[in-house]
Amino acid sequence: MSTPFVAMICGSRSDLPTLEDGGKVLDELQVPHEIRVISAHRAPELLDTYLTQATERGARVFVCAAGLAAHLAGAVAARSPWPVIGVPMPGGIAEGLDALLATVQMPKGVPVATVGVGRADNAAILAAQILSTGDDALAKRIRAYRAAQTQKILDDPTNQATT
Ligand code: RP5
Repeated sequence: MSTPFVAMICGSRSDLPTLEDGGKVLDELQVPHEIRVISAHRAPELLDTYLTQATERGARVFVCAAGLAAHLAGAVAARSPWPVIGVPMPGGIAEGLDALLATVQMPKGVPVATVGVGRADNAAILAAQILSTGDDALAKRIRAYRAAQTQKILDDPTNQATT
């Protein structure tokens, strides 16, 4: 049986640094993943081929980052039974609000779980959480990740001050 992994796709090379931030979170959580740059509009056939092949290889959650018309996540959700997380990218005439609305407003029956504008890091955590429903070791790593971020706040010097 193939190892489940997160397939991360962005619509343009200009989206890549943001998506790579999500990849770093998945590295930290030791979640297998890969990144592709495939525009739903400029290379629809490549997107079809990739989705088929990635699913055969074990892709079980898709993270899709796109800006402007931002149809990538919806195009993937239309073709895949596996969960799709959309990352609206900043920019455009409404500074990312346009991409947010394009990503989140899916028709009934074809959901895309949408995170905040540019929040590929949160998309990565959510993807890991989805995979962790069938992976106790991963669930433990996510709990540790969350505990570490809480500890960082507790350790912040501003919270150590006494009056
Ligand atoms: C979208 O348009 C991409 O996802 C990107 O966020 C935006 C700009 O793309 P480029 O014109 O820089 O390739 O399709």
